[in-house]
Amino acid sequence: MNLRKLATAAVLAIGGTMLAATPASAANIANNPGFEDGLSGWTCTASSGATAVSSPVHGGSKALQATPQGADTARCQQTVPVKPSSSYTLSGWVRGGYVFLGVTGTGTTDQNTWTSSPSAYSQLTRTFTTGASTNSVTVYVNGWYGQGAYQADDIVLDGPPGAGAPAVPTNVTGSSTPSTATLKWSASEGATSYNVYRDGNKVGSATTTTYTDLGAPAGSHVYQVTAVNAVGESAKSASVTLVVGNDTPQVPATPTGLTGTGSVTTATLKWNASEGATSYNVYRDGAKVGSATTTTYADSPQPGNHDYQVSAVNSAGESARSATVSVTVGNDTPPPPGTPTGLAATVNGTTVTLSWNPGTGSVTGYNVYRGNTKVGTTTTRGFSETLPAGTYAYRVSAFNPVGESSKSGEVSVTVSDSPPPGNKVLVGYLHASFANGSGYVRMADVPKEWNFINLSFGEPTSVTSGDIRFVRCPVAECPSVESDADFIAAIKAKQAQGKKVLISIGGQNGQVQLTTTAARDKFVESVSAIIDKYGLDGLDVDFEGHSLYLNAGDTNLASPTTPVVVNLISALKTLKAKYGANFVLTMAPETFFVQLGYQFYGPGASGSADPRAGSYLPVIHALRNDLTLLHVQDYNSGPITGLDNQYHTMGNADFHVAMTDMLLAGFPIAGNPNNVFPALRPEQVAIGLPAAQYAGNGYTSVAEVQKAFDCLSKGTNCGSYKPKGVYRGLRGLMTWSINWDKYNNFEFSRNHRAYLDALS
Ligand SMILES: [Ca+2]
Repeated sequence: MNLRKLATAAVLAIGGTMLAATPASAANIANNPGFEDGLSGWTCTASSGATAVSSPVHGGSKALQATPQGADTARCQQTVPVKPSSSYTLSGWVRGGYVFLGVTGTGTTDQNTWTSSPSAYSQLTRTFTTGASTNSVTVYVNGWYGQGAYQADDIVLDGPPGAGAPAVPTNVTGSSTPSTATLKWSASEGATSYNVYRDGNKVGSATTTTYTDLGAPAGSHVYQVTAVNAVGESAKSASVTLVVGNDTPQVPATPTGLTGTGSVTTATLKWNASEGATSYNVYRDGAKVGSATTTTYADSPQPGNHDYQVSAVNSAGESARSATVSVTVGNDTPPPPGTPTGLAATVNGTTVTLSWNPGTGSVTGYNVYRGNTKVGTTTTRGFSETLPAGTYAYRVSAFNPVGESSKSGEVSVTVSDSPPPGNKVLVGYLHASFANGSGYVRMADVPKEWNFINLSFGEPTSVTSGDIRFVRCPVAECPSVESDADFIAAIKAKQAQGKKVLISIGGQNGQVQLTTTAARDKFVESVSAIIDKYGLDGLDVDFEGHSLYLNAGDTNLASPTTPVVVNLISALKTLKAKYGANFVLTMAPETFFVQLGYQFYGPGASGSADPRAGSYLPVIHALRNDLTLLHVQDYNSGPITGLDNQYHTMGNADFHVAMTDMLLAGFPIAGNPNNVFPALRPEQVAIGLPAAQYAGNGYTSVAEVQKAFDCLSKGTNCGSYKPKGVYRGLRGLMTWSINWDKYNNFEFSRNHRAYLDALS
């Protein structure tokens, strides 16, 4: 502790004491006039209940209180030595019930006076002269029958002291240090020594006019001095209050020894007591969370690591905060999250965009790694960055406060400086097994504008057989049909020009349900036979009607369970593996099976929704790395909710922009943010359209189609729907059909070929 500081405080305390001292009574000769020593020197009647009270007082810190009982007026009195034939003044301050102040034994005329029930202290005064042989008088104060308690204070008898006895010491002052109190006073006439009283008890005597009290305990003390000679002892002097030690609080010491223990819900803190503290403040992570009057505190924060400090407080202020202790709360915190799945990447120009599915457990965020370098941290399941040309491999991990998952499987992307020229394609369906009212077009006559020629259709022998047959249009229906040999030769010629010729399976009349593994295997075998016979580049999946659906409970995009879905995925992967990297795989689902999945997926929780809703999505997702092109039929469609949560109706640019944006931005399935269909690469996506009014519902004018393509691929010409990105790599347009386009004077192929070539 700082002694110099404490000594200063003591001096200040003395200053205050002098102002509050008992009123001057230099000539008083009564003993204990202000009742500061209790009833010392006074004698009170037996039933008076007399006592020294601390409130209300007139001076000092105590006053007399007494209560008349029955015939007892509650009198207190003392006999005071006086000089004969001398003048005296008796005075006192009283309040309460009726109060009488008086003196007897004067040897002349005894005096008394009274007042009735003053609510505040008021002074009573009487003077008298002692008789020629009077050596003492008796002063008294009392109440009155039935008038209740009274208080009296500072009952003073002013006049010369009695013959022979020394005068009461005057001018008593004092000073103190942290351990001593020193009194000084003026010499009293006739005194041979002085007694010093601390709090009413004699603590020592002196033959000089100063005394140092070495035994005073810390605290506030009332000192008085008496004068002594051979005749006797004077009344006590006026009192002086001195503070020894320090009872003016200083800011307490900073707490030490802080420790903390954590449990699942609680941090329990303990520390050493700080001298002078009346309470403690507790801080968690820099903010006050509570206070304690003991040296322990229990806090219940959020799980995690927390830094605690405590400070000590009293009326003078707050100490500095203690050293920090770190406590971990919540030992039952969850494990690190599971590894993210389904990492997919798209390249748009020089921008790589990643998406993925969450891992299991509680996820705070994701780390994105390119090679072995962490290139980003995100709280959403998406990331994009712009890179120079090159091939890049990405992985992602999930993390929470407990830790980080292992890294996901790798996905690789290639960034080109600019899109390769001439990469925009037109995909056309060629009526190859029927004429369909538009007239037959021989393979050799397919216009040069088409890049993909889809032979329509391979159909199953029955819905569930999986046995696909391609039967060329009979002469009766298609009089101009060429021979198989000419047909095959024409296919080779198209392929030599860089065209792709595919067998399209399904169509409006060809439902294919691979409900069994036998049907799956038959599908692979029979499709292979068609590809081999005609020397085709691959397969277009154009399942419509009731070919695909989801069973109840089949809700996870990444792990479908419905046999028709599982078997189709397996069959397509087998074909891809069989024919290798150049195998072309395309799909032409209806919006009902794809974009409707944003709202509905399978039969739903109630089991009552259409089980076909969204059922192509798991097939597309499973084959996204094998898929050459996805061209959803943006026709024969009902209104579909887009990512702007508005319905879009076919036949205009906005519909195509909204439907295509869903494929290129990805979307949560049936509103579930944990079951997201990730974006496809723009190079994998084309817009499916009818070639003419007669070809299907949803015909869109050339201008509207190109407006949509402008919006999606260049970010210009957009209507009310604003796509999530600019997809420069968007691959092209698909149409039903080459035959209907010819019938419509090649409006579709010639206009859009020119448009797409200009883009490239
Ligand atoms: Ca008093």
